[in-house]
Amino acid sequence: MSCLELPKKPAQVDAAQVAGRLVIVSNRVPVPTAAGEPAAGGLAVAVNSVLKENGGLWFGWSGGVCEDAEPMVRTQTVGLVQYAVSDLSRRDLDEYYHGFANRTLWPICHYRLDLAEHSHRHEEGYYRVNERFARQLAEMLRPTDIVWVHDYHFIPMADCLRRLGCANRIGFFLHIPWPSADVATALPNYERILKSFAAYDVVGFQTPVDVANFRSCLSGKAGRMIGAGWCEAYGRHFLAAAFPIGIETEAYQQQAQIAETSLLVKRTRTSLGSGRMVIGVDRLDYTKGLPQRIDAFSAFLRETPSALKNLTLLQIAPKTRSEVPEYGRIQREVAKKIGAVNGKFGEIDWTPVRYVNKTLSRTMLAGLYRMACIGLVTPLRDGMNLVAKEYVAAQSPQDPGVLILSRFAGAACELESALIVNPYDAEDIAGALKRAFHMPLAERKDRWRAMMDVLRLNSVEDWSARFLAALSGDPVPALVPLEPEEKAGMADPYDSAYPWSDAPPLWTSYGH
Ligand code: ADQ
Repeated sequence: MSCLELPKKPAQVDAAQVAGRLVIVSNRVPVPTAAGEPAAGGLAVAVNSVLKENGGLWFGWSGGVCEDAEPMVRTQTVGLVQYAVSDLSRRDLDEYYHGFANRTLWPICHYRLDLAEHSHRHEEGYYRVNERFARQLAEMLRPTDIVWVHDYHFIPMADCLRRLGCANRIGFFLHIPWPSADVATALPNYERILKSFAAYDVVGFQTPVDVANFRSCLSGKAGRMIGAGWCEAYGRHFLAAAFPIGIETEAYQQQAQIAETSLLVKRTRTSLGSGRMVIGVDRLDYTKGLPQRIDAFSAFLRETPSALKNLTLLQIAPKTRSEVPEYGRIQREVAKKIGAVNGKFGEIDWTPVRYVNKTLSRTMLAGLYRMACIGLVTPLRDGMNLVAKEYVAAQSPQDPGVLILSRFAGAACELESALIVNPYDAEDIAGALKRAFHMPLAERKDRWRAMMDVLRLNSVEDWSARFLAALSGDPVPALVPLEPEEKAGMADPYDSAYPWSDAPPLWTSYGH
């Protein structure tokens, strides 16, 4: 899959620096505990890295549930960061979080219309919770604050804030895919959601594919593209562009090197004897392609006798959203398939698939990635997939492993030197496993170096710096109507999907 050229890092973007106070809004806010263990998830790590630079306010759900219909905001300051969180009532949890966010938006954005639920009660709950959070946030906002809202839980947040009179710069980043227009229209009250995006100043997506999908949604409705990433819709102008999220590349590499000598990693290596290991790390979610992956490993073992007793799959898959019935089903299906493979190919002294539902520390995970000769990342659909990037960063430069990556992970747009596979096709994945199992060192090194170059150019610090540079930019320019031939020139969906790859900032070309 070749989606784009490697974007250049603009010279003027060195660190995420913003003029006003930075206010982050996300569904879960991991307030530091007394133990001080940092949050593990991709979004949390990324936001922490932004706030480390700037300080600021982080606002959202505490993760707790209470009986109150209007839970109070609690604040706590740690270092430069003020955390402001409130609980959800049981009704909010049911309608907003387990309901509309995770049973409607999540499946539809991941192209699983078969699993999507359409409940008007859940939809109303979603907008009600957004309005309540917006009221609470509006009371804390200062006029010069820059607000950065994250992910699908809070798409209507800017619209709610605007109706409360907030004129701040507000940006939004979607961590999950945005689907093609025909799939997106399956969203209940689709246009209400689409319209919510127009209240932002900058709308960021993971890949140019998501941007193209979003733009085609707008073009078919109340909007048009005015070039250089700018959209005009529902009476507002805003920037819609791709800002692929990264990881803390250098720090992760060092962490993996240190973890190599940890007790758990050493014990795992000893337990494999002379054998090698493939690793898969995913939340246990139906989007991650786990049943297909187990089928593929089974097909690979069937066709590669030399791998028997020599290659073990370690699948780490912490359970998630267990309250949603579809997650219970996928958990049972994966366990059953792994049992079948182990029964079929296992020996008294060898278990083909080791299966762990635990959450590990980031350091342990980095050490396990490093000792695995293959990273197997085969989601059916994924906004980015940070595991793919972490696996690459964790490798030893002298003896790097091979990344097998789904063409439907956002990361495939950047990590073109991985072995790219169709995650629905077990034979295709099995073929890639065979190729990776036998791949010579020189080819492994070449592929790894190419991927590391990408990760170094687009770390999580670069990601946030680029987004905040766009968000802190000049106010929205006056509308300059385009001539018909200019409009025709915008048919290419990837046109300016990365506006930050050009310098100077694109909006200066519009004159205002
Ligand atoms: P996720 O769907 O959670 O993220 P991913 O991008 O792979 O998927 O991030 C998972 C993170 O959790 C990684 O940093 C990984 O190391 C960590 N993790 C997973 N299993 C773990 C375990 N057992 N123990 C400890 N840590 C574990 C959403 C979107 C993605 C997008 C990210 C960031 O669905 O597409 O890449 O947000 O934008």
